[in-house]
Amino acid sequence: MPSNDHLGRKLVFIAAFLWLGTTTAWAQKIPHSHAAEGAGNIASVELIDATQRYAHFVLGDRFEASGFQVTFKDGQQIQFALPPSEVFEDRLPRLVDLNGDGQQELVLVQSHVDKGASLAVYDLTLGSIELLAQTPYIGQPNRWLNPAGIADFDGDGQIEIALVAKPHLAKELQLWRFAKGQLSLISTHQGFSNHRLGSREQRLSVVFDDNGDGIVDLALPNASRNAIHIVSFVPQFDVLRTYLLADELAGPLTKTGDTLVAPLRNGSSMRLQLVAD
Ligand SMILES: [Ca+2]
Ligand SMILES: [Ca+2]
Ligand SMILES: [Ca+2]
Repeated sequence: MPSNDHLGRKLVFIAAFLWLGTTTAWAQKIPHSHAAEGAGNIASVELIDATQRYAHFVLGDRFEASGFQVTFKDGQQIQFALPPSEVFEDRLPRLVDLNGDGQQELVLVQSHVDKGASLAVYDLTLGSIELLAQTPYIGQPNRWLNPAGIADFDGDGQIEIALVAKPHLAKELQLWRFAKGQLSLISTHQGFSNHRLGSREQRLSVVFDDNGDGIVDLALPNASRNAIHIVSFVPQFDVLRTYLLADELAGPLTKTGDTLVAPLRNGSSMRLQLVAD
């Protein structure tokens, strides 16, 4: 009967609307987070599904992400959800081809409610998401790390991830190499901090080749974040140069041509001229 057909169509419409509404709400990007733009078959990655189940809150808001959503160039979307014991204590998904196969991997700070932070690498092959590699958790809750740069920092052809472990406490720069599907700790260096407790800004570092040897270097703040060190990891770890700041670095630190632009907490911004040795 026409009336039943009409009712049927209406119910289908309502059901579709509810399903879309539920999906949209679940997959909403968490506030104050950055989407990562992809290459190859990946369009973007967003951190989603805010949770308060880990009450550490170093990043300025009383929530963390409990999952991420990958959007592929063909329009397909996949969501990944962590178990209840973990969160992504991060606002900055990073897409980098770590193993040189032409497919980007996803790098995130993944924290366990009892063990603190770790660095996690996810494989994003179309149709599935898998944890590819992970550093050990720091070992106790409320201990965090902030990635500083991802590049081949020693010229060996393998990609390294530079991060600062416990940027509010131990302030230790660590270099981890990704090779053969595993992350290995290469070196540690004291006296660096790339985050202020409670700040939403994680981008206090920049990667570029400062001394012109063809191998990238890393610019990041000192322990009190009132100076910028440019460090090289080869032939041995070395601070190539240091720029003193008029106030604490607020970030984001960026490089434009031969200039580092350093927004400060007092609202001003310093332009640091890079001069090759
Ligand atoms: Ca890859
Ligand atoms: Ca390397
Ligand atoms: Ca260099």
